[in-house]
Amino acid sequence: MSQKYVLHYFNGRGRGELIRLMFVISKTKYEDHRVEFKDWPAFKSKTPNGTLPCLEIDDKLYGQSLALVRFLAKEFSLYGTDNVSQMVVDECMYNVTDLRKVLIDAVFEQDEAKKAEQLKKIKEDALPQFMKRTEEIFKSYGSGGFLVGSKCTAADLALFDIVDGLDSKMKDGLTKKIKEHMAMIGAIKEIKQWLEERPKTEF
Ligand SMILES: N[C@@H](CCC(=O)N[C@@H](CS)C(=O)NCC(=O)O)C(=O)O
Repeated sequence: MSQKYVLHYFNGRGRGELIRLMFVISKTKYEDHRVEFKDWPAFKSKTPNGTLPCLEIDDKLYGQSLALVRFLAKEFSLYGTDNVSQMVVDECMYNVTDLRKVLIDAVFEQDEAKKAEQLKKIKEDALPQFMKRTEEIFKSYGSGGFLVGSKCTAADLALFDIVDGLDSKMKDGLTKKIKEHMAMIGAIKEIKQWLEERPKTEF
C-alpha cells in the first residue's frame, strides 16, 4: 500500500522547497499543506520540534528538514549508490544549509548597515567558498553534469534550490558549471512544470 504524505511548511520556499522538489521529481503524490502565519501559533504545538517543515507519513509527524530529506532520498532513490557517495550527498546538503543560514541571518537583519556588511561577507567569503567546494565535488564525484554519480540526487536539487533563491547580483557571480547545472536541473520535465505552476511567494 502506498504511503500518505503531507508536507507541512509555510507558504514559501525556504526549508520546504527541497522536499517539494523531491516529491515532484519522483512523481510521488503528496499534500502540500501551507501553514498561514495566523495559524502558526496553534499548529506549532502539534509539531515534533516546534518548527517547520515537518512531514506527516500515514498520520504520524516527523521533523528536522535534513532528516526528512535523507529519508525521502532513500525512499525515492535520490541518494548516492554507496556509502561514500551518500556521505558526499550529505556534505552538499550541509553546505547548502550553512549557506542558507547566513543568507537568512542577513535577510532578517533589521540594521541596514549590518545587513549590508553581512551581504558583502556572503558575496566575498561564504558564496565563493561554497562554489569552490561545489566545483571540487563536481570534478571528483559527478558525471554528466550531476554533482554526485551520474543521475540526479538530493544534492543536485539542494544546489538548484539554494541558487534559484539567490538575488540576481549574487547569481551574476556564479561559476559557469553551476549556471549550466541550474539550466540542466531546471529543464527536467517535472521540475520545469513545477517551477511554472508553483505558488509565487515572497521567500
Ligand atoms: N533545524 C530545523 C530548523 C527549522 C526552522 O527553523 N524552521 C523555521 C522556518 S524555516 C520555523 O519553523 N520558524 C518558526 C518558529 O521557529 O516558530 C530544520 O532544519 O528543520
